[in-house]
Amino acid sequence: LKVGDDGSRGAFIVLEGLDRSGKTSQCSKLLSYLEGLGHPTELWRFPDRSTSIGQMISAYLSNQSQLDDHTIHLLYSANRWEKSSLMETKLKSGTTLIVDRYSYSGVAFSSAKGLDFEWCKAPEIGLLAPDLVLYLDITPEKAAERGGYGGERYEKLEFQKKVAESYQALRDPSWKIIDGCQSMEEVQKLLQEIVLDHVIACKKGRALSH
Ligand code: DGP
Ligand code: NA
Ligand code: NA
Repeated sequence: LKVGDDGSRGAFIVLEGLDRSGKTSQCSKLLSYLEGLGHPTELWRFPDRSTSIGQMISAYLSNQSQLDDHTIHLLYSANRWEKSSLMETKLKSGTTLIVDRYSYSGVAFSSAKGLDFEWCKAPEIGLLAPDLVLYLDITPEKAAERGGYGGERYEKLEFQKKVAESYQALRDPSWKIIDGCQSMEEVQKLLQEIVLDHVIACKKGRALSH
């Protein structure tokens, strides 16, 4: 994938973790941090509930609709695919994307239901690969203690335990694992250091991969 004339581009940074792992707050702090340093940055999240596919996912999550496990899996994946060309355009134009959940959530949550691991990975093949995956590591029990779950379909301790196991199976050595039980400030400090390194490396021109 060719990028800007001088090879410079935005960094594609993904945050993953269980529900209530603190991802969403950390993502918005990262956004203000990078913007404060003058790096063009956007915060994205998946599922992106603003599209029509996203609205189907949202209705499913709030139990307003029932869908077969395979069907909802493919909708989540389609939701990433429908945003992929815009994502590529933004990165090439030099915008860093902080992305709250990506393909790893897709595989972790669906395989936690018992769907075949390889089948779960298949529709994700060919999507843009992130430059960095940050995993906010917190036990399912700790997550459950944090101000309670919002009541959506997957926000139950027993299910989150299975998701944690799936994430464990998915992890590869390139992931940065952050202990999510530290204070918000400590977590943010660690994230800032790692993310800034990647933003600078991408600015200097590292190719994007699929
Ligand atoms: P969030 O908006 O980040 O709270 O995500 C909503 C819920 O959907 C959350 O429990 C995680 C789950 N989720 C996110 N992405 C996927 C996916 O691709 N597949 C499945 N099965 N679940 C997902
Ligand atoms: Na949630
Ligand atoms: Na979240």
